[in-house]
Amino acid sequence: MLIKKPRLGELPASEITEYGVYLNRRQFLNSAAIAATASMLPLSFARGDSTPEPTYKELVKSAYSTEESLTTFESVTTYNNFYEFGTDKASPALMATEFPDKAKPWRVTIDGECDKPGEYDYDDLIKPFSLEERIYRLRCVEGWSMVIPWVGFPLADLIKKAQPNSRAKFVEFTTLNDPEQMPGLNRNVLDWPYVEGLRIDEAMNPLTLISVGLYGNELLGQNGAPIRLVVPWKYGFKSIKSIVRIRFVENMPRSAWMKAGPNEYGFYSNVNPDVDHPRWSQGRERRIGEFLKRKTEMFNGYGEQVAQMYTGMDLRKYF
Ligand SMILES: Nc1nc2c(c(=O)[nH]1)N[C@H]1C(S)=C(S)[C@@H](COP(=O)(O)O)O[C@H]1N2
Ligand SMILES: [Mo]
Repeated sequence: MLIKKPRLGELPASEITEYGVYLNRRQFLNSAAIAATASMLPLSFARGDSTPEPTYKELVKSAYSTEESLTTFESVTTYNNFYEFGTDKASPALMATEFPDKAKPWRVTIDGECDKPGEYDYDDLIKPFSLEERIYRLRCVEGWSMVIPWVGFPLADLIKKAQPNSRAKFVEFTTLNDPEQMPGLNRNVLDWPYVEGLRIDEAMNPLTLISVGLYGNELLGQNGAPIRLVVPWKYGFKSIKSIVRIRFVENMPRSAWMKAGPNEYGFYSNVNPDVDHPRWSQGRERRIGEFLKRKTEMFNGYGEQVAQMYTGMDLRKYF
């Protein structure tokens, strides 16, 4: 993500440079972190490699998956946007190693315009749902993309349980707001907490996933542990991490990014190569791990499943 004020020093016109800068910075931070806290680092980081053995057993392979080759576990877990842990790509992996605090139970509130509101411990919340593996493309508004094997279940299943009423036109999602666990909250780069929203039909679309893992394992802190959203036809910032509240509302929620830059980040934020960001093109993307850029596809390639939700809408106006 990029916002105008304050400058964050990330220029999309030089994404390759940016990735190079990231690698250097990560190397620097990593050696600093290893020197400081070697014993606390997960083994995979200390070794600097490779995909862990899956701990989730019997995952159903979802037919909604893309066949494209996966972004490496290493990249998925070290090149992140999670401003609660810092605004550069390397920080979340290094700052969220102890997140979330296992001593504090993770509670999720489901409320607003629904007949079955509730407050759940994370384990109770996910218990009723069978987990599947879904391989989705994630396209960041900054111009890079990844292919990630998520573990999760359709948000629609959870919504059906909550039984939204006829006033529920939108769903609002909120991230944890705990400065003790999230050092980035002490800087006012965004109007915290991080908030996102979907129209109720978007939330019910079978592609919209509640994720509790990736690469066959529980989510790591940097990827939004323990529970996050994944909306593959929208820019990455809609896929809100570390959710503590899901609220059914009548009016369109104002997301943290809409507040930060209303001319740059709209509510819908569907991946659209024809509608540029005011400060850069959205026509191409660089898949992390590849050198040459590729063409960005309308709705990130998921048009068949989602385009009908937007018929008759001017997607320049509703960006
Ligand atoms: N709470 C919260 N959720 C967030 C973000 C964030 O800064 N805070 N960044 C978003 C952005 S811009 C992207 S591209 C994706 C990145 O997800 P990943 O790091 O798991 O690939 O998370 C999204 N969810
Ligand atoms: Mo993003």
